Amino acid sequence: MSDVVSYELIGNIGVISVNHPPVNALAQVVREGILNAVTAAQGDASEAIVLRCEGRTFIAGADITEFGKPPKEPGLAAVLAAIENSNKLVIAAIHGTALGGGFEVSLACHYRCAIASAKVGLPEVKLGLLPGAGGTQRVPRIAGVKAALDMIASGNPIAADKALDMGLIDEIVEEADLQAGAVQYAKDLVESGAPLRRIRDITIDAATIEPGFFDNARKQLARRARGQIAQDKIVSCIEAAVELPMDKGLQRERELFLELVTSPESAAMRHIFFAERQAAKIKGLAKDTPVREINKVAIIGGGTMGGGIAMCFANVDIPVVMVEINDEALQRGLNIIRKNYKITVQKGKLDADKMEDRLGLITGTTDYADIADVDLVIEAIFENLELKKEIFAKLDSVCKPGAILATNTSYQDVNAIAEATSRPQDVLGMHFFSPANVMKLLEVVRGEKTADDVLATSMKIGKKIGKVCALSRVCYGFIGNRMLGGYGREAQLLLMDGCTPTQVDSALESFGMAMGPLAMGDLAGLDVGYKARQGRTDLPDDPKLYRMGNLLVEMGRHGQKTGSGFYKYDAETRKRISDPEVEAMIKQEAAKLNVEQRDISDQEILQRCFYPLINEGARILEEGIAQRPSDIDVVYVFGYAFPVAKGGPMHYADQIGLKNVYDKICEFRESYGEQYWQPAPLLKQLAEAGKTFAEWGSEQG
Ligand code: T1G
Repeated sequence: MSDVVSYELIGNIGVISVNHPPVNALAQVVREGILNAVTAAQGDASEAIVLRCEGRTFIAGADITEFGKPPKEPGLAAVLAAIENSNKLVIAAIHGTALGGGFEVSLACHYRCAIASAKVGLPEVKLGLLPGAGGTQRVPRIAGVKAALDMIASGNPIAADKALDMGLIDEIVEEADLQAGAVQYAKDLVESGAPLRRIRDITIDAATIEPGFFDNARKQLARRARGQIAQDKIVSCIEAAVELPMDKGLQRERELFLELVTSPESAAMRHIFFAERQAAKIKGLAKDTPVREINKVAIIGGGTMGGGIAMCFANVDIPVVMVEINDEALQRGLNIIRKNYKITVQKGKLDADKMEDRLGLITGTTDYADIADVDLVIEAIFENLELKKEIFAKLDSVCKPGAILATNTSYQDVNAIAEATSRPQDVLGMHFFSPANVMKLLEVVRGEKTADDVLATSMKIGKKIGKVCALSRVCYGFIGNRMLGGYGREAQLLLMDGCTPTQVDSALESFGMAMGPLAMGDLAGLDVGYKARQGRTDLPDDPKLYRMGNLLVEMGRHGQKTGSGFYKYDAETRKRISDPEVEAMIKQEAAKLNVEQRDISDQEILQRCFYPLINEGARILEEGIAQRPSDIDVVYVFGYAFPVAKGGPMHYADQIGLKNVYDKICEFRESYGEQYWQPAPLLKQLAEAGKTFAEWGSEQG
């Protein structure tokens, strides 16, 4: 055996142990080791075999880093066949998360046991794939077609107790020592004469499938995962499990898996998988940088953001003190939180008693002295720099030494805020996205003087509260909002050139954006952008610029909150409705400015909205605001609902080809002026060198 896969006899039970940190992924050495061990066990004195893993988890899947490379023998199918055709029982002993190919290995075993805290799952769909090692054929046979479809199409893990109920596992091992429990379970199976039970021998009675089940499933899944292609193929695989014998079904599954693994959608989703984990790593920071204990948190400001942030910490059992200026504001803030939790309970996503537990962790005060002992403060008041500086000066005088002082500002100067304290090394930005208790992205904003351990602590606590963290240096709008400027600008300029709001938004939603920019403006409130523009002196003097947005606000049409903006909104359903009055206004305004309106293709809409995003992203990279191009992709996928199947704006640009992006921007510069279209030097450099952002990122180390 190897040091990755070992085999030993414990009494009459052979034990195969996999030890391939960090998650025992099914790399070639693991596949080979398991195959050799199972083969060796066929002829020895063992009466049954236990397959277990060292470390934090049972096998967590195929080795995703191997995808896209030439396959190496033995393939996973050969390993599963050896297990399934073993002349003696093979029992999987599961802890941690048996996912993807790992769970599929356990399904090829004759029996499965697990500790109570274990989970099983088939998350391949989150990588744009489907289970490619029999999961789509075995799960329907033991758990039924509907449960299998729910499990595989969602990709969500299933806890051991539920997996037991579903028949996905056979035994929950009580012993703290899983190996001992699994060995005992194996002995019990041998003594009881348990058969070599193979899931492939189960057939599904097609008569039990309700008519139209698969077609309905396809329709529902198509609506849910815009731009993704795996879901439809998953349905086809499960259909095959009903209609075809096992080996034909496996063949069908393999065909469809290969179509997916070579698709740009899966490449994009695998890119985001690794980008998300890479973004949490800070270049130049030692892996063992100490972190500060965060056992109690204070939130300054009980508005929508403050309430959502407070919930993030209460949700992971960290006590929170909310600070407001008076009791009325404080009660309002605490009520926002209670209301939000109640909605979650009503949706069935939280038990009522768990809600009370979490609410019990959130207290309020109007006295700063009450937060002297907290380990982290997050200021979440409205965007007024002077007021923020006053608050940080007060925090500096009240909070204990070593407390981290963070601001949730979405664009203010974090360095200026830090300078309002005597401890700039403890100050940084933690920019949450609304609603803070839902949106995954957390921009960690590094001030010039922010200490390394403060950064490391913020990344760690960000992951603990379930956020995907990306590091930004200080600039106006950090990464996400800074890039958004050109996107929103062009969406409105396209109206003056001949588009309707519906055409702009539909083009972007067909691409995969959750909501088009104009509908998003209506949702956020057109007055927000309007107010932010009033103070700016850097905007080009162009009467077309934000003309419709300004006009609508001045008419009192602020968006959904006033019942109309670019669209009208159904008072009951809040469904958006194209508004002929707005469309007529657009034409009138264009005529006033002698702008000749024309038919504009969806492709031009996508280019004019996304290329400024990409171009600004290139500037952000060359200025060192973002660490990597993939960090920018993480920001847009997790903070702005950029479709994960496109991999984020920088990955998407690489797929288009940077020369094509650069040439189009130069064309737009000729057509629409260089005040809007000035190619970033890095984009020009890479386009001329025939390079991608990804290659540039790798060269940066
Ligand atoms: N392959 C390669 N590396 C992996 C990996 C995998 N499957 N899973 C994790 N890693 C790396 C990860 O990049 C990180 O590396 C480190 O492990 C810790 O991960 C045939 C085709 C298991 C729940 O989709 O969900 O099987 O940054 O930070 O938060 O049908 O990792 O340290 O260098 O996420 O404790 C299906 C993916 C694959 C599971 C642990 N399996 N992994 O979470 O740690 S496709 C998955 C996870 C497949 C079959 C198909 C999580 C985790 P680094 P981490 P964590």
